[in-house]
Amino acid sequence: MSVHYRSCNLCEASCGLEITVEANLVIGIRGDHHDPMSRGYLCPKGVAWQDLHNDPDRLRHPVRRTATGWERIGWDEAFDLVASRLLQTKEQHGGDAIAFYLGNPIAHGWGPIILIPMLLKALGTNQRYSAASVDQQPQHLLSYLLFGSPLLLPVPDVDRTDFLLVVGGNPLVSNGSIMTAPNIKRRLEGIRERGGRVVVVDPRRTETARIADAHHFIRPGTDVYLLAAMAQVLFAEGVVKPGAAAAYVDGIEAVGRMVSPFTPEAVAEVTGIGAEEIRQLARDFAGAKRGAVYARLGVCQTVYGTSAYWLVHVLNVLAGRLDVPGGWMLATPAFDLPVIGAKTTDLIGYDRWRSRVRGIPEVAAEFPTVTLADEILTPGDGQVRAMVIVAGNPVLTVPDGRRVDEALADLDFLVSVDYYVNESNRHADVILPPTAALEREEFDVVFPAVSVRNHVRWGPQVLQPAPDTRSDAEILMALLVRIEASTMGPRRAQALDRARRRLLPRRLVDIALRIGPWGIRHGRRLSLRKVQKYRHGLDLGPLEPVLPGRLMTEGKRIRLDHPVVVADWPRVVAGLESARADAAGDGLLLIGRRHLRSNNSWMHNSERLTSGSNHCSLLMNPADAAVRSLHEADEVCVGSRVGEIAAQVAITDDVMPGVVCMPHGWGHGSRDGVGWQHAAAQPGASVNDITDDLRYDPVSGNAAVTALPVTVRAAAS
Ligand SMILES: Nc1nc2c(c(=O)[nH]1)N[C@H]1C(S)=C(S)[C@@H](COP(=O)(O)OP(=O)(O)OC[C@H]3O[C@@H](n4cnc5c(=O)[nH]c(N)nc54)[C@H](O)[C@@H]3O)O[C@H]1N2
Ligand SMILES: Nc1nc2c(c(=O)[nH]1)N[C@H]1C(S)=C(S)[C@@H](COP(=O)(O)OP(=O)(O)OC[C@H]3O[C@@H](n4cnc5c(=O)[nH]c(N)nc54)[C@H](O)[C@@H]3O)O[C@H]1N2
Ligand code: SF4
Ligand SMILES: [Mo]
Repeated sequence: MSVHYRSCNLCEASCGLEITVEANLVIGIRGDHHDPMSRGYLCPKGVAWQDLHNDPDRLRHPVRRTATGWERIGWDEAFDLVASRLLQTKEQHGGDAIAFYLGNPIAHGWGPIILIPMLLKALGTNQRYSAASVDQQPQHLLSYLLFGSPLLLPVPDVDRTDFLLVVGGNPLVSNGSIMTAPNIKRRLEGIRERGGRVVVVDPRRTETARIADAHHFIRPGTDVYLLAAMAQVLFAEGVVKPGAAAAYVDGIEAVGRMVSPFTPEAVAEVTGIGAEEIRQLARDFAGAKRGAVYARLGVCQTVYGTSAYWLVHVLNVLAGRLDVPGGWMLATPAFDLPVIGAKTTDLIGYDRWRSRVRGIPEVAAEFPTVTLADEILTPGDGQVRAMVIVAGNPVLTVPDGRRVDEALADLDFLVSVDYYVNESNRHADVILPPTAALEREEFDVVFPAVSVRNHVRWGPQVLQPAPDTRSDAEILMALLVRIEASTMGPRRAQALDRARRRLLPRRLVDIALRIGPWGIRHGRRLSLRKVQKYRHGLDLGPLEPVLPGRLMTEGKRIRLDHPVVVADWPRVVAGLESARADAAGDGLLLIGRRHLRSNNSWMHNSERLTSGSNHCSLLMNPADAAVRSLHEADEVCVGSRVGEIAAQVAITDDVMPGVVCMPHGWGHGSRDGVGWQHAAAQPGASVNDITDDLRYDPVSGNAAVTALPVTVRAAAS
């Protein structure tokens, strides 16, 4: 029996785990009490992680589609086949006929993050899509516009703040997002123990709202108006005090003019929050000793995602919270991805090119997923004909999933790197299954950059992978060398491949640590060897002020009235009128939710995580149910412009009147040919079968999956 310490990489919290192994089998997983970040905390998914290792439905060898079903093939044969089909597509239709869709789990391992940009370059394609554009693209865009790198993402300094406003996030269930803060419940309780306050703005009384000091219901999709009004109050009451940021932030007066029409009275009806409440919220935030506004999906996944999230930055700047302890701060990661990534790839930029069919600007070298199906299904020069999906399931996670499904089926060639036959790669020609995280060494290059405390850790390999299996990184490197051989010749490509294998990951991590912020400058002299000695992770202390030094903008200045946002503002102003009409109507708006025992569209093959009540029910307010003569557990049809799905009603006043709520990532049973059998036996439909690919934030391209207008009727009628 042996005990290993590793962080869980299922979600951003990255909790430290103590993993007991016997005969190469995980026999127990517990929270690691010595982990400086999580201190013993873990959620049910952390324990269930072991189910992945024993899952009979998991693929362990490459498979190829044949007329009679999946056929096992050897790795070399699979790599040769994939490389030759991709190169053939490039030859016939150009590099841009090959698209990549990168799923959420790619952020949880060093391999795809580092190797995928190389693959895109080698294939000469800019057809890059990811889960980010159904998630946080407004945040990346604003970080680029304001701070100069899409990866310089501020986080609320929750451990030192006295006032935290959470808008459209439910960290008690999501475990914190774009905010690595394991055991967030404890951290929020800490705010209250210090005499501070936590306030939640959400159309649902969420798990987080229940432990907060105050909760305000808000009409979905109207946060832009609430936040603008809060900023208006700060200007009107003369309490704009940016503090030290005044020395490097331009355009504050212009912002004052932009928000001036949005008085609390002007937005009260639209948001559903009273004018005096809004005024008080602004005063409480500005008046607290230390405070921060934090927002996530409920703000990003709206048609005003960029403008609304911009106001999160604006409020933090106006109240003097930017780069101040207890406020809105940037982490200083030991592996400085925001700088290294920005300097070595093409992710710094915006609107350098536009999507072919709808003309939507790229953000950080990505096109939005709302237009992925268009690019595949619309004939013409540059039409996508082949695709690579790495760790993603767009059929269940991208708006109008039925059309995505149809598009994937239409491709000439599809390859997927995934452990399962999911709803998307059931259309694949080849599936390349990687080893699981515990079967490889790990170094997190992403989340320490959005952590509420600076820290670094190395993750040792815990289990021996089965013979003849490959990690994500090995799979991507094997494809890369074959593709590079086509342009540079096999000898040079092989030499480059050997160099890459010598470098990755240990040597690269070591170099990055040595030249990074904690290498020389802080006198810590970090190196890989030093970091490896700290088996529970190395705490590097609370976040430190880093501005304006860390800015990557010209002249190291922040232009708060950025022209990109200013250009969108007339749309926000004009939208207030139609929002008033909507608020006065009796339509229903659909929002999403997450469950602690689920993870987007996967982990549903774990029996221990899926037991219990229907995770996928449609929450509805009693008043809305009464009007429709609906009762608890009634079967209903939920319809939108795009289509209809079935659901079971759960009546609760946790959702405000006019709002219904359903999670995404379910409905495995409604499509044939998926490999996760237990998941397919679970009830529920895929909400993305009715989300609308024409609803998106035109600035960032981010999908507006929340605040979706829907109708609900009894299934029988
Ligand atoms: N309506 C609606 N839609 C949403 C959302 C919402 O709130 N509402 N949320 C959006 C958000 S925030 C996100 S991030 C997306 C997620 O969207 P996706 O990233 O498309 O979906 P996931 O469910 O994360 O897909 C994970 C897949 O990766 C595989 N996988 C897991 N680990 C690994 C690994 O280490 N390597 C490899 N190669 N494969 C792995 C799993 O088997 C699974 O098939 O969904 C988005 N869609
Ligand atoms: N257990 C679990 N944890 C997860 C995931 C998971 O699937 N399961 N997914 C991970 C991923 S990929 C991500 S991106 C994060 C997401 O992290 P969060 O953003 O914290 O997750 P959500 O639970 O989707 O929270 C969004 C909240 O916004 C609210 N909301 C919806 N519409 C609006 C609106 O218009 N205005 C306002 N103010 N609020 C609104 C919803 O009711 C919901 O409570 O979670 C991560 N962690
Ligand atoms: S909160 Fe749960 S899923 Fe997320 S890292 Fe911790 S144990 Fe893993
Ligand atoms: Mo996400």
